[in-house]
Amino acid sequence: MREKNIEAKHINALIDEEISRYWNIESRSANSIQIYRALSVVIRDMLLKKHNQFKNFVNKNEQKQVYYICMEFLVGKSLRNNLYNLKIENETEIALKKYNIKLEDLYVIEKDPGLGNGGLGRLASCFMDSLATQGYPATGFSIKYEFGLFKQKIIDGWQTELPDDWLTTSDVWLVAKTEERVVVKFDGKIREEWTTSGLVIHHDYPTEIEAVPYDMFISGYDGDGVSLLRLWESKSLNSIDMNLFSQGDYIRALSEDSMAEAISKVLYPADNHYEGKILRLKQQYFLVSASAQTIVKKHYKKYKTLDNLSDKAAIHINDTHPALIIPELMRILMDDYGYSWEKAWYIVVNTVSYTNHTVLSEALETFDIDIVKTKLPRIFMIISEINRRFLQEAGSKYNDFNKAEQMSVFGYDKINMANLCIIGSHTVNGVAKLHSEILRRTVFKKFYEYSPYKFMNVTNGITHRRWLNQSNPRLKNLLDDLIGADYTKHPSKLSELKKYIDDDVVLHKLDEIKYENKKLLAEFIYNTYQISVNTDSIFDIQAKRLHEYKRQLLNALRIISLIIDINEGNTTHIKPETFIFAAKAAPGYYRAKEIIQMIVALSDYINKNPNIKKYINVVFVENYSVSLAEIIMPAGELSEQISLAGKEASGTGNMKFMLNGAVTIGTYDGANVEIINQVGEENFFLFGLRDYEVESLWKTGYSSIHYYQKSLKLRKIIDFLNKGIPSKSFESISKYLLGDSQVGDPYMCFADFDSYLDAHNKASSVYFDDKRKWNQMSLVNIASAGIFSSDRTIKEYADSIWNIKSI
Ligand code: GPK
Repeated sequence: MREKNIEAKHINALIDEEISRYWNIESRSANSIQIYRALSVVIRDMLLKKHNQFKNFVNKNEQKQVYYICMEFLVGKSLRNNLYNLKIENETEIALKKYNIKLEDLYVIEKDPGLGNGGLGRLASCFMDSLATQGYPATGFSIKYEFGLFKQKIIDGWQTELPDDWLTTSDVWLVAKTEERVVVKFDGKIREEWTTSGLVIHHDYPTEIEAVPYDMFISGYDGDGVSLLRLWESKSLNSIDMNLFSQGDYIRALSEDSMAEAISKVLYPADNHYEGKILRLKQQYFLVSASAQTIVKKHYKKYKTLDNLSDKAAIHINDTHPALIIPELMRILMDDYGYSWEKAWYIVVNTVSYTNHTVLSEALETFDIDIVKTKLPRIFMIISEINRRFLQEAGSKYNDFNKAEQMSVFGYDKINMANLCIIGSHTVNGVAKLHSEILRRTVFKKFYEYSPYKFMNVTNGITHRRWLNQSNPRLKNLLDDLIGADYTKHPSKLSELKKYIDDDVVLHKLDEIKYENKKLLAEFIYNTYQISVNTDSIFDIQAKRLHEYKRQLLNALRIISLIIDINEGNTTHIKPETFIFAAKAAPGYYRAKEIIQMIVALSDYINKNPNIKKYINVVFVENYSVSLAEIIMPAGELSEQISLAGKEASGTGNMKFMLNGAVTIGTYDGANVEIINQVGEENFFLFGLRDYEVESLWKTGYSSIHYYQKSLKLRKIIDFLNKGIPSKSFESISKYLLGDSQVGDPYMCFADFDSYLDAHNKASSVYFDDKRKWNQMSLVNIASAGIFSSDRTIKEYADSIWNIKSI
């Protein structure tokens, strides 16, 4: 069903009207930016209307809704996605002929809103799509960061960060709902006052900040569903100090404003790493307080009670970042609506659920008790009481208060946010089978023993509508021809492709499509960096955040090993290979930046050495983003998913690559495990230690020197690093690998090195000696990707965690 039979001429009429209304010109004389804005507003308003209808229906039927609270939503561009999901791309293309412009020209005008760092934020956005498509009523809550994730620019080989001013074009997708603003309060003192109703009243809040909502609508595909993403902007409520103002101190009079407005100024650029900073705490509380107030207010208005909140609202906290919604809901229920502790607690726990996304200790959030106490005194008080009651209950149950104490929310002057989340949620889930198992076995062991019924797994997914249908139109067309377009809404139907496993025509077509997509990426690389890459080489891609545990370094060590072989004239085993990297490093993560620097230096070195370039090439693509990923994924042949086993919670890039026909080279980690289950080990290049081997090796004492001494290849690599290349020394990486003051090679690149090379040799012999077999592997990967659609993921959340029904 196309959107209510909209025809090109309707779209023209709407665009013309918008252009005339806004700029007071004839559409003939509008420029492309004006047309982009006019069209976007037209689509936005269509979605606004559609969302209202959807909402009315939900309200009329008193249906339960989900509220997905997340500090990050990596939405990607909106125009194409919405036109695609409304099924009016063709009509719009026809309409645009009138202005002599193509959709493609408009798509490039839009800036990619980088309101997230990586996997976690992108997952939240894929969920919005799948929720809307399957007709689940959903609202996402996040912050309207004025500056999204920084733009990455490599200057003199080093990552530098530039501000991302996404609002200059993407503001058109936002609808300000100023009348629905709320006030968030910070600082102050608590005075406990026992009135007849036993209320604790908080009297003094010196800092009040306004949260102003901006709504973005995300269309579902082919149906009535539209998800709402509400982004909060912080504004100062303390009106300008007129005294200062009249004394002429304009800047100081306004500085109060900027303190408040700093909250929604910029996204913290760290991935898988927490920052115990005050501003970050303020951002988190700002988000949850504004969202919780809104949810409760709306519910109360409709039902005149909050007793049934958990029947009508599922509040999901995506990682611990929104953990404070637990005490905040308690505060609202008790202080604003007069609930008793027991009743409030029952409602809160039955409403809230929590997903963990990492086991890395440096990513498990803690905040200084003192900071929380001063900034959020009432919230701190509630957290303390939650903890006191929980330890009391657990201590009695165990008849051992010391044992219970191991689950305390407090420790070493810190608040452990994950513990708060587990205690305050009805369900806790990990994001892939192995990850959920590790949570139960290690990180959350004590809690699992205490309340095993709370723990479950929901394996991540991606929306195949963006990551295949829109970004890989050639493959989509082939699939439509072969198996029909049903997979667009029923991704498990992708498996029907399997029947073509021995069809040479189909295998050949897959090969051609991959080649075309490689050419597009090669063109992009040439136009951007003037680096020419060999499109007959295998495209070996690692695209993800730069992190030690993800081991871009392992990949780079193999490149160095190949360079050494080529320089020594030992080339019989070397096949043409193009290594493509795309990765942002957190600005303060020195080691990660150093690894980028090395990859960039290797790329320069190779491009200056024709004898090496004959065989291999390396490209570092700057500024990895959703839009870039949409160009990279379709061109991937070998997908590098090589994290140290046990460290990658799930990974979702692995799913995007396989869906586009890449074969994975990877460790037994995260969702790789489930990919292997789907495709079979024969269609995956598996290598490396298992998670339990990593654990026991770490316990017995990992020594990279041991591997170094045994391996000539590793010794040569270390020599290479020590000598460096003409422009650059890599001594510090060599030290890092061998260890000086710290354990060398903490992510065990050396331990997995040989097995990694073997896996690569296998991959390259299939690719270069038996292309038919390679194409079959590629086909199996595409055909097995259906289960990794976020449609499946969302259905699992809806059925087993949120208990919501689709419309
Ligand atoms: C996990 F803890 C975090 C984080 O801060 N940011 C982030 O993107 C990722 N993640 C995991 O690293 C991935 O394995 C996972 O697929 C993704 O979250 C979504 O669950």
